[in-house]
Amino acid sequence: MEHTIAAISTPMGKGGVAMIRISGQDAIDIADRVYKGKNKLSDAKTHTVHYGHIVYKNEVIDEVLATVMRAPKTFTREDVVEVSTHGGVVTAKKVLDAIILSGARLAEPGEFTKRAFLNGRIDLSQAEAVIDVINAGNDLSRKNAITQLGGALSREIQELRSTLVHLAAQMQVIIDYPDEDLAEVDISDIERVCKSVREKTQQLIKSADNGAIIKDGIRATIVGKPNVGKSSLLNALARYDRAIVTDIAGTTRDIIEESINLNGVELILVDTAGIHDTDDAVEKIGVERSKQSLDNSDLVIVMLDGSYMLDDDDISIIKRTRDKKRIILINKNDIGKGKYTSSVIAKANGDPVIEISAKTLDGTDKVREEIRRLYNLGELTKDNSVIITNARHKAALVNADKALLRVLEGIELGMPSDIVSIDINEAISDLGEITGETVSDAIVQDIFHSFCVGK
Ligand SMILES: Nc1nc2c(ncn2[C@@H]2O[C@H](COP(=O)(O)OP(=O)(O)OP(=O)(O)O)[C@@H](O)[C@H]2O)c(=O)[nH]1
Ligand SMILES: [Mg+2]
Repeated sequence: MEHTIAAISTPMGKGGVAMIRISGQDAIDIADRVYKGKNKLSDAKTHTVHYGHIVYKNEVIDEVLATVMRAPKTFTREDVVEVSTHGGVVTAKKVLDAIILSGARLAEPGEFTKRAFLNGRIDLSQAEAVIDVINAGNDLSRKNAITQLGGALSREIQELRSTLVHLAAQMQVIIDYPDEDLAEVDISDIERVCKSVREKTQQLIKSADNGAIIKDGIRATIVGKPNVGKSSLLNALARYDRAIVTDIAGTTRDIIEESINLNGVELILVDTAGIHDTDDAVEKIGVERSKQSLDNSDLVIVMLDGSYMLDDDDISIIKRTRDKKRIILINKNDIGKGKYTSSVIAKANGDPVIEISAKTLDGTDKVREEIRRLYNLGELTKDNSVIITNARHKAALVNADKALLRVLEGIELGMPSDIVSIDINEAISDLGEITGETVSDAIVQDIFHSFCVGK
């Protein structure tokens, strides 16, 4: 028998209310040991709310509302009582202590959700979506997480999986009755089905690029030599004076980050120290950090000062960023319009070159527009298809796809059916990892341990 567990499910801090959740076979009895109200909670109907007090050893701890929910229509599919107390660390902890001393065990991180999974209310990808909903940093990731929680990904994976299970059954017939003439026909059928499943797995794998953007945002580092206007651009895009701007070269020495919202996606702008050769010890560290940030970013915004001629520092930055996704900006077009735009375009390797003024804000809209275009952000918000945002899911899909490729290669090479069917079963098992049907206990353990206590 599973132990009854309890934890504070609201964040630790001051607030209007705090909520202590109890789940398990004895949840209602344990709650009754500390709850004093008009009636006992064990006499209450399911899904009802009751006013009363939490009293422990004759001391009134708080005035509360207790919600009684009986199995199986609960989050964990067990009996659940949720006690809402006044917000505040001391009160919530004291109520929890009373509940623990009355027979419940303190829940481990994610244990409520883990029980929901183990009791079959949600599958593993839905359980993972719970944490994504909690952690959603923007509206798009919230939307994606709630869709996944609703089972959209589960349904797609189940569909692919049952197609393959059906196929494996057909293979078994070929293996068991090798002399039947039907075998020939069935092989081409198998090829066709594998190809169509691969189309879907590849589409899902590809969606993970967008998934990463939705979940983690786009990290864009602004680089350039000193004084070209990097901090001015940060301020222009952030729409307030985030970074110090002066006409002294070497103003910015550390990394400055500021997030803005582009079509519901988080754009993390990183302003850096100007990259150039310097003997100044502090600046040197700054330059090193700029280079690191450049390497770790999804997008590089290279800044040049259009009011001067290009020099070796500019050219080496253009070269250094050649392999990154980038936008090249020629700044200060209010004082030095278009002097060397054509020579920059020639060096840009086909990457977009935009003339702007971080001072008058001319062209800054074009910068936003270009980022939207580069990442297809307009489409991303419209798209309602399932998007993979979880690295574990992506890895499982990649493995399934590889297994199906081996199936097709095996058929091509005329391998015996029993060998080919090994890879079909492999793909079935890979897909099952996403929904949790074929996943190891260690992985399940790992996933739920990343949850917070009380969820
Ligand atoms: N005329 C004009 N001046 C600008 C423009 N953008 C920036 N400046 C000026 O250029 C100088 C340097 O700007 P910053 O934004 O501090 O440049 P930075 O690249 O961050 O410089 P460091 O932090 O030293 O590397 C300041 O005096 C700005 O006012 C622009 O578009 N036009
Ligand atoms: Mg600066």
